[in-house]
Amino acid sequence: MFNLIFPGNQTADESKRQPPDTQAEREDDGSPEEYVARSGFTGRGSDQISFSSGDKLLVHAKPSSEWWWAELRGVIGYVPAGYLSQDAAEEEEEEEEEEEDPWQDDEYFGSYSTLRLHLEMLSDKSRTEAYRQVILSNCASLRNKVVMDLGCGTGIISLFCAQLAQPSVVYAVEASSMAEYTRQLVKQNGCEEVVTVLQGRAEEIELPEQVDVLVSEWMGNCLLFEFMVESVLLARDRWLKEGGVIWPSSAALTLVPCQADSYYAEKMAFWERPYGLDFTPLQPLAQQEFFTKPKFSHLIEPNDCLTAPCDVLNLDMYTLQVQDLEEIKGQFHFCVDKPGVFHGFTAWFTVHFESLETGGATVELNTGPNSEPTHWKQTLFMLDRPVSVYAGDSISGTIVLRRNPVWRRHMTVTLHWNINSCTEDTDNCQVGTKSFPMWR
Ligand code: 6LC
Repeated sequence: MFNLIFPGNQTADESKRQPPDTQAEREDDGSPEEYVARSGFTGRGSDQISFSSGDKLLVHAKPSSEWWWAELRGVIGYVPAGYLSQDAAEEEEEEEEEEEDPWQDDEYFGSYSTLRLHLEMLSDKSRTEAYRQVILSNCASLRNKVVMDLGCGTGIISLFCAQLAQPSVVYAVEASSMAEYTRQLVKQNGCEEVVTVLQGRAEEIELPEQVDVLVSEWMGNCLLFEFMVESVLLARDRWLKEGGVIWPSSAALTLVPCQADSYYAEKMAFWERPYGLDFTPLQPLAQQEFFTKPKFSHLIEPNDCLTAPCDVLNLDMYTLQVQDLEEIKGQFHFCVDKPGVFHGFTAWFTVHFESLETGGATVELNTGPNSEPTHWKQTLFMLDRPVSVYAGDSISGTIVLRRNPVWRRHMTVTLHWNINSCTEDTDNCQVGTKSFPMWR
């Protein structure tokens, strides 16, 4: 979902722009201001001008926040405001500061202050219904309880609590500026007596009391990416009452060796003979470009699983410690049950919500190929070279999730595997290892 490496595309809106013609749109005192280009830009059409990094431009008017009317060496036209800065030194300093935040919070919470990701999460029925089901099936036990909803976003879980159960209070904590809207949504739905929205990082906010229930939807790609789980653990240690409940209560990461024929064909086999030509010298480049990082929006067909899946990690949300997140190791042993091409491993997660009622059923949110697809989809880790495998072969090995020591929301997944094939006349063993940065 949230993507901390790919910056938003700075594409210029290609619609025809007219120069500003009203005095009101011009700078107040009419005198142009000098700006420096932070990077080069190639103007399109007749009304945009091109410039190089470091060029000094005179800005005559700012008709919109995105496009300014500027002059360079006597040529006048539109320029994208985002490429200019008034004080190069100041700008550099700011950039350095931003880059130094190992949590990239401006970017992270910035992305949650617009609707795109909230729409994606709320449209995910399996996810949202799972939380609704948890509240519904525990409504009796939630009566008069104090609840904290960590990273409430638009407040959906808090609103479910207020609507379906009778907690005494729900503290809905949200760091992004979406919190301002969440407050309105709480009011609009008549829940302001129960739900209190607190804007701030869960690590920094103060609550008037400890809580009975800590609920959060913190799971990222491959379960841990984003490391929002750290915020949950810190809140647990600070705000959860002795004997209180955490939802989800446990989380598991599951792995399966798989075929990925069409992805392999699209990105790698393609170069074998496009238009009757041999483009194979590009294959090492293709491997580097497409298979170095995991493909995080993969939807694996159950048929592409070469073996039964296996849980490689199990996290207990009551005992897990922040320092445990630095390096998490798991093991796997798979038995190939049909012949096929082993292209890589696919991973997904499942979380469990324990019941507050004695003998009550556990609710599960499973993001695997045998459940309804979720917005997380699955994560595909491609091997550098496909390997043919046969029924009876075994694939065993280890997985290590190593948190980036600098960029705290990122991690590297290292897979190490042995393929033992027991064909009629040979006992053959192949070994492989590969590390996948997600994303730094
Ligand atoms: C959930 C992310 C939401 O939780 C999103 O609205 C974000 O702004 C908020 N959030 C994340 N960390 C914190 C924190 N430490 N304190 C307060 N709010 C937080 C969906 N993301 C995933 N499930 N991956």
